[in-house]
Amino acid sequence: MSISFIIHSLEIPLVRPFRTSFGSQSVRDVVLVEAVSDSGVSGWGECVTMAWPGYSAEYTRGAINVMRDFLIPTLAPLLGAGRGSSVKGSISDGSTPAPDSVRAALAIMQGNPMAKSAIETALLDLWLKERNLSLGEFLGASRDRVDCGVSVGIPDSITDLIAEVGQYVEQGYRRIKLKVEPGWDLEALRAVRAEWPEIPLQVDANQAYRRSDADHLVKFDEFDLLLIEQPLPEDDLLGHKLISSVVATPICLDESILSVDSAESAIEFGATTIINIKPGRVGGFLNARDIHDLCVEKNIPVWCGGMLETGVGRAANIALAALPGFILPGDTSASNRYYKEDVTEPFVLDHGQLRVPTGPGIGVEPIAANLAEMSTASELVEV
Ligand code: OSB
Ligand code: MG
Repeated sequence: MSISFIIHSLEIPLVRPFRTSFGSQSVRDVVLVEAVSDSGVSGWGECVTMAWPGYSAEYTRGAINVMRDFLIPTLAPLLGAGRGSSVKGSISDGSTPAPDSVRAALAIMQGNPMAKSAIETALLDLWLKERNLSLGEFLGASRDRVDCGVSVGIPDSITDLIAEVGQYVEQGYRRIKLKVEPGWDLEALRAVRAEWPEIPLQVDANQAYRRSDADHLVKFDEFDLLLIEQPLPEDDLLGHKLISSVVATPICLDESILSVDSAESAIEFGATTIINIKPGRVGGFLNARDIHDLCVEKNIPVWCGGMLETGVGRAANIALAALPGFILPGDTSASNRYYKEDVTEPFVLDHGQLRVPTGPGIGVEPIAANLAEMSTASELVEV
């Protein structure tokens, strides 16, 4: 007997298409990883890949393959039959390996942080449930509610933009983020600022500009933005430093930050003054916590990004966002910003905040009927 995994593929329609500079989607391809223990308890993790490699090199079919063919087999020595209290990293009943040992084992394989994060989180959920400990307590959360912002995709028109932002403002979101790209930026900002002169506002370009756009990006300064997120390609740290030297608005990196070391490099080099932390992008919640700790030490504000997660990923993100260094509102929106029906009980906005789950592990489970209805495939992977 050992821990086995079920890789669930789901399709959930989005309430409206979500368009960014790297593409558009109207259905979320979701992968949920379920780690099932000997005693029949399940731990859950969400793989936040998109269907195509537009945001980063990872994509859903590839993530499923690497989990099945490489990541789960790599964990066999930690999970396999016959292990017991003498096995390093396991606990006295010999069930679920300690989070650090899972991270270390997965680190043998290069890249694939989103796939790694899903597996690590499923095992972490199980490990925490065995200890009756919540993810928030484990990570060091200092709040029981988090401030929520919302990320607004590129719509068809300014009229549609104002209508959509208007709904979010009415619902109480504490910060608005506009997706931008060349041709959809200044006019959109001007329109939103004309309606809401005071609302905390920021933009995300998902790498759509180039170093030569510095003179254009300077024009963003007049809109009193909290930050400009990832204007240039992921690997262009020098470009971000150059942009920072001419644009007054703070530059925030998302795609460029892949680890504690890359975060420290970007900070020390002067390429960023704010960091968006996404557990999927950095290979799990332990790395996400470590980047948070580094940023606190270096006085770099952080906030929690999102990848259109279902309630499974959202629950865990909210626990992370409750750590003390997360001083800006996250892209941790309510379930109904994305889905008519979530796979878990919905997260509901309350005065612009979401409540940090307090139950053991990530604190939520998929609702069986919803999972069944949304499922397109499931694959059992035994170690
Ligand atoms: O760059 O932050 C991003 C969604 C998918 C992929 C990348 C990004 C986003 C978002 C939406 O901005 C965040 C969310 O609401 O989950
Ligand atoms: Mg982003």
